[in-house]
Amino acid sequence: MKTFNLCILLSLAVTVYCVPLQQVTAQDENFAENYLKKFFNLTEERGPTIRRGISPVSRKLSEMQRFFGLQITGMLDADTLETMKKPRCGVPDSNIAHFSTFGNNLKWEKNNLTYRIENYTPDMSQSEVDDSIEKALQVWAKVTPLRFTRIYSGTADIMISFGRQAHGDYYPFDGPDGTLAHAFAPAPGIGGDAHFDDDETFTFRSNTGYILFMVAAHEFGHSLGLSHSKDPGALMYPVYTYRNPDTFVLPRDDVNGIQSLYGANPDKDPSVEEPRPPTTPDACDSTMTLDAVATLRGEMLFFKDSFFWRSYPQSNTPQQSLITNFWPNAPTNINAAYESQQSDKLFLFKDQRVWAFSAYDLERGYPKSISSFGLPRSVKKIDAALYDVESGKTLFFVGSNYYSYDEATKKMDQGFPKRVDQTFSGLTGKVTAAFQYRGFTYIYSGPYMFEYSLRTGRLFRVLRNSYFLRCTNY
Ligand SMILES: [Ca+2]
Ligand SMILES: [Ca+2]
Ligand SMILES: [Ca+2]
Ligand SMILES: [Zn+2]
Ligand SMILES: [Zn+2]
Repeated sequence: MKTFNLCILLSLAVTVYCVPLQQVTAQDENFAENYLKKFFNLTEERGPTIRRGISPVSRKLSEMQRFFGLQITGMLDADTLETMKKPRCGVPDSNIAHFSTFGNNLKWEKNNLTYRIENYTPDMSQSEVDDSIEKALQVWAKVTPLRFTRIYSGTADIMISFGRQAHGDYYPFDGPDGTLAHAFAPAPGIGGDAHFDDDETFTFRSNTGYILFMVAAHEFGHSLGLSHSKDPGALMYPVYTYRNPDTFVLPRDDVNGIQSLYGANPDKDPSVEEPRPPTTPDACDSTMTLDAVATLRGEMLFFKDSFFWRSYPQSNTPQQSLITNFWPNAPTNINAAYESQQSDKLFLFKDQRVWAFSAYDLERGYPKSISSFGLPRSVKKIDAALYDVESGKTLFFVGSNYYSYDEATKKMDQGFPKRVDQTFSGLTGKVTAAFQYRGFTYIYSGPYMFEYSLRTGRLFRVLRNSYFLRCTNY
């Protein structure tokens, strides 16, 4: 977790100023080549280079970039290197599809499977390990006819163990971070087995260390026949993502994947209402209404449900991630967001509360009540927030009105609220999100985005919410 935070922190903090100067070292190149060998089946080049054309490393880099939704350059740029350094599963990423299976319909030919926990990690109590493993298997049992029985001796279909470095198969672990675990596709013997790298710190539910339940639920997806998905919201996404284990619901992409192999759960009680499997917001959906937009140290952030897209100036393709992957303490399904360039903080709003972050860290004393900004107590939520660089004021949109807050004096301005359409001509619907970018003010209303000059009040263009997200599906 530490390395993970650090590498993202570095990239966010230095993006604007340092990336153009950043040089890829020989050590990075070596690291990248090993990564591609391990996860993208890069094979050693032998003999004279075959004709002219793209080198195998460059081809594999493109494949990797396509898988992770990065800009496809075929070169080892900063974004690519950063993605390679994230903690992840040890199983290769052999496909560029959404959910996928190992091919040849590799699956168990029976629905009743056994599992055995061979040893324990010192990081957690034995009952916490037992509980994490049991819950992780139930994630899959809930949506399929698969049933799991624990055995305490002999050979189970799914043998579960903790080990470090070389641990009895041909895939040694790599010490702290990097690879967290791996598992084998359905087959006799080692097939179905799951191994956890005990050089990691596993945890039951805290957000320091890797949550064993989350890592195990992912690995058991492999044990049952799923390969990696490129959907950043999927459990089968290869990179570890922090999620609250108490509220986790198997995402739609994984449900589709496992049901393509085993079918649905025949024992589901129709009278019990199950939470709907979450889906990942689609940049190509022209009807989408974003929850909030903001800038952060030169980047653009677009929030929707549990996700956000991050778009940085030197990259054409915004990257989509879970909000909690960057800010484990942040709320999801937020109402509004803005960056105060005055105090170098990112504020996220949900209902009557506000969270303040400095880079990735929650500021002391937050979340606070939104009345701490001087908003009247009658305001139950903010629809959108916008920081105006020129005046140092933050506008809070509430219904058909907006308030103005002075970031320097930390006080609400007199003479507000004002009607939104008084300042923003043509804007009659409710404001859903707002931000400034390169001197323009963007006010979102439903699926539309209005481009204004705040100084003159002039409306330039009406665009869609997805305008900056650059739909790349074709
Ligand atoms: Ca086995
Ligand atoms: Ca490791
Ligand atoms: Ca909003
Ligand atoms: Zn995996
Ligand atoms: Zn192993």
